[in-house]
This record gives sequence, structure tokens and C-alpha cells, in this order.
Amino acid sequence: KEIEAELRLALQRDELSVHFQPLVDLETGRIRAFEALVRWFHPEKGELRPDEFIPVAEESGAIITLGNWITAKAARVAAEWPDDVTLAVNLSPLQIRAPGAALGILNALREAKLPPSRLELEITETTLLDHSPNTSAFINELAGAGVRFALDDFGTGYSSLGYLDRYPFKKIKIDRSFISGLSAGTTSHAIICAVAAMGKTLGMEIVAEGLETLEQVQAVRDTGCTLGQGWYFSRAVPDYLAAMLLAQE
Ligand code: G
Ligand code: G
Ligand code: G
Ligand code: MN
Ligand code: NA
Repeated sequence: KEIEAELRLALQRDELSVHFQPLVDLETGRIRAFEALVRWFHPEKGELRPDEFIPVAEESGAIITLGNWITAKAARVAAEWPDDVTLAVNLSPLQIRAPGAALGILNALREAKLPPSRLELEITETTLLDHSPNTSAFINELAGAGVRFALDDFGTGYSSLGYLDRYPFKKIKIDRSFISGLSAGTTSHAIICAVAAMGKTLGMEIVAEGLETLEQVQAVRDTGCTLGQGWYFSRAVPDYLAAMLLAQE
């Protein structure tokens, strides 16, 4: 309750910001996308992570306002990037099921002058579990407008392959829990190989998340993952640093 009221104030007081973490092409080393990750700089509590306030915002329904704000803010930043750099935004289950959700996102894109084809929405397996008709309507409406979809945190939920058939995912993001235990001969290694091979057959990009070391980068590249994300390349950084990373390319 308290944090809910504070969150509303925080939006007014401009305490929230959006940071950006690069997704790097494992062949060329070039930045292909940035994932928007929200941050809250609380005046007393310091930096609050999304895990601490996104669930609260979901319970109270504030996630709709917050989510639209994040998308709008990130889209204005991304509109300044080169045309071939994609913006990835995370979506909560509630955001997708809310009436008018798709329209809210399309409005944010229009105001930011970001073409829908440059937005990619990250959805987790857990979000899809509800089989809500609103969820399919949301995905189909935005996909029809050119927005792309990524299946986030893959491997941590039910990992139903039916989702890949039912929804137009262009990308699978392998959860970072598979990376931490990665070395040849492990189950994690075999799983990443299998997912990468499936992605290739289906024409999908496969992202390895949570890459922290050069060894991990080389290992996932050898398995056939096409993109990498993690602290090895960069943490999530403010918009001006993201622009600097792009300028160095
Ligand atoms: O950065 P990290 O601590 O940055 O993020 C923690 C979790 O919060 C991740 O699961 C991430 O998907 C989620 N998250 C980060 N930013 C957003 C956002 O803007 N919207 C939603 N719905 N989730 C977010
Ligand atoms: O759930 P999702 O994948 O959307 O959230 C991304 C989360 O992963 C964020 O909390 C982000 O800060 C975190 N993250 C990004 N790169 C790394 C990494 O290399 N190592 C670890 N431990 N966490 C990471
Ligand atoms: O040095 P710094 O902490 O800013 O960089 C963090 C990581 O980001 C380093 O691992 C570095 O290799 C990576 N990095 C810095 N600039 C670029 C860039 O222009 N392109 C890519 N792909 N990676 C970069
Ligand atoms: Mn994500
Ligand atoms: Na993820």
C-alpha cells in the first residue's frame, strides 16, 4: 500500500528512469538491440530494483500506467538510434490482458515516432500460461502492426513448444540460470545446444542471457546461439551511455 502510493508520486517526481542493456551479435560483436530495464531512484531507500516494485505495481494495477510510461520513454530514446537497432521492452501479464493495452503501446510508438517494426516485446512463458483470449488478441493485434515478440526467461516455466507454434515469436531468450552452470558435458550445455538448433530450424534468433565471462560467450557462440546479453558486454546503462556504445561501433 505504502509503496503503491510512493510509486504514483515517483512517476510525478521523475524518480523512475529507464536503463538499456545491449544484445550483441555473437558473430560480429555489433549491438543489435537494447533491452529497456526500469530503475527507481528512491530519495531515501536508494536504487530499488524492478523485482521490488513491479510485483507491487502488478497487484495494484499501477503496472498499466507504469508500463505505458516505460514504453513511451524508451521509445523516445530508441527513435534516436540507427534504424537497425531494436528496442526490447518487458511486459507483465496484467499489461497484456488489460483492455486497450495494444492501443496504448501503438500510441506510445506513434508519439515517439518509432516504427512498430523496431519494437520487440518480451513475454515470459508464465504470462502465456493463462491462455486468456485477451493475450492472443493482444499479440495478434501488435504482430499485425509489425511489432515483434520474444519469449523471455525460456526454460524456467513450462517451456511448452506449443507457444512457438501458436504465437509469432521471432526470438527465444534462454534464461541465465542455464549459463551459470555451463560447461561442456553438462545438462545445461545440452539444453542450450538443443534450443539453438531448434531456433535455427525455425528461423528464430536465440539469445543467451546473463553472459558474464569470455568463456561463457565463446561457449554459447559454439552452441549456435546468435545473440548474447550480460555483464560481460555491458550492464544496463542510462540512455546517454547507450548512445555512446552505439557511436563507438
Ligand atoms: O534489471 P533487472 O533487475 O533489471 O530486472 C528484474 C526483473 O524485472 C526482470 O525479470 C525484468 O524482466 C523485470 N523488468 C525490468 N524492467 C521492466 C519493465 O519495464 N516492465 C516489466 N514488466 N518488467 C520489467
Ligand atoms: O527477466 P529478464 O531477463 O527480463 O531480466 C533481466 C535481468 O537480468 C535484469 O535483472 C538484469 O539486470 C539481469 N542481468 C543482466 N545481465 C546479467 C548478468 O550478466 N548477470 C546477472 N547475474 N544478471 C544479469
Ligand atoms: O568498458 P565498459 O565497462 O564501458 O564496457 C562494458 C563492456 O561493454 C565491455 O565488455 C566492452 O567489451 C563492451 N563494449 C563497450 N563498447 C562496446 C561497443 O561499442 N560494442 C560492443 N559490442 N560492446 C562494447
Ligand atoms: Mn527480459
Ligand atoms: Na530474461
